[in-house]
Amino acid sequence: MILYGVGLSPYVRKTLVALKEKGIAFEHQPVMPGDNSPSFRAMSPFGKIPAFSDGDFSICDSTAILTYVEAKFPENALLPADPALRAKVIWFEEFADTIVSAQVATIFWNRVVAPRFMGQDGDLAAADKAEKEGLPPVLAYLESQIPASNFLVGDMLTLADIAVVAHLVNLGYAGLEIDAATYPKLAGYVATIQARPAYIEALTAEKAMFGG
Ligand SMILES: N[C@@H](CCC(=O)N[C@@H](CS)C(=O)NCC(=O)O)C(=O)O
Repeated sequence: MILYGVGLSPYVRKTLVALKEKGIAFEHQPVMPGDNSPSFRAMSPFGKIPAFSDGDFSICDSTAILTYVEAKFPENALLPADPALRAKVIWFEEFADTIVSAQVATIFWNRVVAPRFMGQDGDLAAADKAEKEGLPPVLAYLESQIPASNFLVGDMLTLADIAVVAHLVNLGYAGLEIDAATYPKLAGYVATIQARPAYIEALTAEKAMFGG
């Protein structure tokens, strides 16, 4: 099995950490977003990362990839069997991939990716607006959702935790800490999930992209 895509993408990070948490052996090829090679476009027609192959089968989109992986390798489940809990996990994953991502990606792209990796000026006004107006309600909602177990759903590690933290990691790369005075549960939760071996491995590998 091969996962394609650079780990700075939160969607790649989510998929990579989920595969590690499930204990699945796979190869990682750090393809850049928008890769134009015919072999990559055959897997990901619009050039988005991640893509994934397992023998003759290939698919793109982190949610589609992890749907395949969870069905094929049910051990170390990241989706609970209970219907209500499973639906809650999918809600948090969707919330992470759309609502959290909209704010974090605006900050990360304009302050980090555009100037450091694309040789472009970022839209710093858009990043400031996302930080000051868009992000606080998102973080406040998460703060209200963190239980004492430090797992968002069902007192077990699920795709919800992996997905939410996958996006929040990029705040750190943009120099933003989650303020423990304002969001004490969220700050502790993110630190706990990031301290898992699968996250440590993924984030250590990513540091190379920042020359660290
Ligand atoms: N819904 C997709 C989103 C993937 C996505 O938007 N990836 C971005 C990188 S974070 C990308 O490849 N963008 C390149 C492009 O749009 O050309 C998923 O879950 O995998």
